[in-house]
Order: sequence, then structure tokens, then C-alpha cells
Amino acid sequence: MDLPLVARGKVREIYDASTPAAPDRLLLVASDRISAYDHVLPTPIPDKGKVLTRLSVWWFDQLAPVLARFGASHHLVSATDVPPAVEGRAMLVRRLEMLPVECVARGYLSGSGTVEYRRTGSICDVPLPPGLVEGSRLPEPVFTPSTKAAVGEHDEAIDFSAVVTAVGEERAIQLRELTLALYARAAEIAEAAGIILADTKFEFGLSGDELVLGDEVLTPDSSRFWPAATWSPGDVQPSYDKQFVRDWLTSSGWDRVSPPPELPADVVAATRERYVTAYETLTGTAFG
Ligand code: PZK
Repeated sequence: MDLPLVARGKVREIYDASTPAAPDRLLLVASDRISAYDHVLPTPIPDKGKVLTRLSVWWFDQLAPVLARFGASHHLVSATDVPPAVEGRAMLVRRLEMLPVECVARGYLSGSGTVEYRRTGSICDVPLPPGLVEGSRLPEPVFTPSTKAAVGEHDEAIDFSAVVTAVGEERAIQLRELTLALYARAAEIAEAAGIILADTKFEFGLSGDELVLGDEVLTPDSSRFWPAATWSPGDVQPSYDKQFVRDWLTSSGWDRVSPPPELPADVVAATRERYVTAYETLTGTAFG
């Protein structure tokens, strides 16, 4: 596959797939690479790229009616008309003018949300009741945008006024309302499968004046999924997909600074199983 590389992330790549007939096409390719503690591990997880691509494609389909209510759409053109070398783990998409904000919705307190709540009693301008703990369900889901950080940096939380400055007030309000509507529908679908969608991140772009949902959506790499059966507010919830990897890395004596070690076969197999189970539980269909 000899398409020009447009961008490379930690675990995926974007290629220019434009043709004379369709000059605005990109190919989003998901690899089997896995990251943990801000490092890409040297050991791939077989089928991870396929699982995340199929999950994303499935979610785009589930969310199309919500997007339509907002006069919006998604960027997926085809998950089948892709080069054989990346079959199953690539999406042909429309090239968009990406908006410079990451649109995060949180229904539960976790991670950086907990840190901000402890410091300020609010998250992203939304005052919250006292007594919430890591893992608590929020009274209402909250829009907590962030800015896309440079490579190697973490995204930085911004307040709503910074979104207004970046994209204008009307677009900012539309982004907030659409992000919360997409989260609400996705959380409802996940809940029916016994899975809590704690939070998720969307990226939007413009195709002309139309708002378009881009990137990959509602995968374990862009979202926190927790099994409802073991949810226990007050504790840090184990990562659905990466906990075996984190636990093994922690017990390996790795210093989190040096290049990370290869994973043992049993950790790879258990992690692959987690990704496949997430796909099958959410979609109700066999991964195959
Ligand atoms: C786009 N990213 C993030 C993803 C990377 C970087 N439809 C689109 N049109 C234009 N640009 C993008 C998209 C999408 N999706 C997405 N950067 C640009 C990203 C994967 C790998 F290196």
C-alpha cells in the first residue's frame, strides 16, 4: 500500500486516498499497537486494529440518527473499499477541515475530572454537588472540551469560553449539544449491554458548512468503558482493555521511562480477548 502518509499517531496512521473522482478522501488505518503509561509497547495485540475499526464503524451506524437531528453526519465512506494490505482495520473517510477542540463528554467522575472536582468543586464551569468520589455518576453528563496537545503532550482542559473563542458561539453551542446527545445515546446503548460508558472523546470537522463527526468513535482508545456489574465508586475502576498490560508492566519492575519490555504471550492473549469481548458485548455479534 503506497499511499502518501498524512499523519501518524501513536497507534494509527492517516493516508491520502484522494483520486481524481474523489479528491477529498483519507484512509484511517488502525494498527495492532497498544500504548500504556504514555509509551507504545513493542508487542502488538493481534486483531486490536480490526476490533477498534469494526467497533467504530458500528458506532457510526448507531449514531447516524442523532447526527441527522443536528443536521450533521459522520465522515465514514467505506470500511470495505480499502487496500488489501489494511483490510479490516481501515476506514475510507471524507477529508474534513478539523475543528481545533476535542469534544469530551463525561457521565462519571474519573481521572482528570476527579482532579479538577477536588480542586474546584466543578468540572468545566459546571458546579457539582459535594461528596462525589472517583467513579461517581454525575447528576448530569458534562461537556469537558480540551485542546489537542502537541505530539507527546497531554490534551489540556479548556473552559467553554475558550471553545467559543476557537470556533464561534453558535458552533460552540452546537458542539456541546451534539456531544452530549451522542454521549447520551451511546451510554444508553452501552448500558443495555451491561457496560458503563464513563466518558468519551469526539473530534468534529467541517465539510463546507456541514458539521461532521470524524476520527474513530467510542473505542476503548477514546473512551472509558466499565463493566456495570463491578462498578464501585470510591475506587479507581480497572481499565476494561488495558488492565492486564498495566498490572504486568507494574510488576515487571519497568521504570516507566526506559523503553518498555515485550509483553508475555499470556498477557497478549488475555488483552486480545478483552478487546474481542468488548466488541461482542457491545454489538451483540461475534467478532469471528
Ligand atoms: C484528521 N486526525 C487525528 C487520527 C493520526 C491523527 N476526516 C478527517 N479529515 C481531516 N483530518 C482528519 C480526519 C479524521 N479523522 C484526524 N488528524 C487529522 C489522527 C489518526 C492518526 F495520526
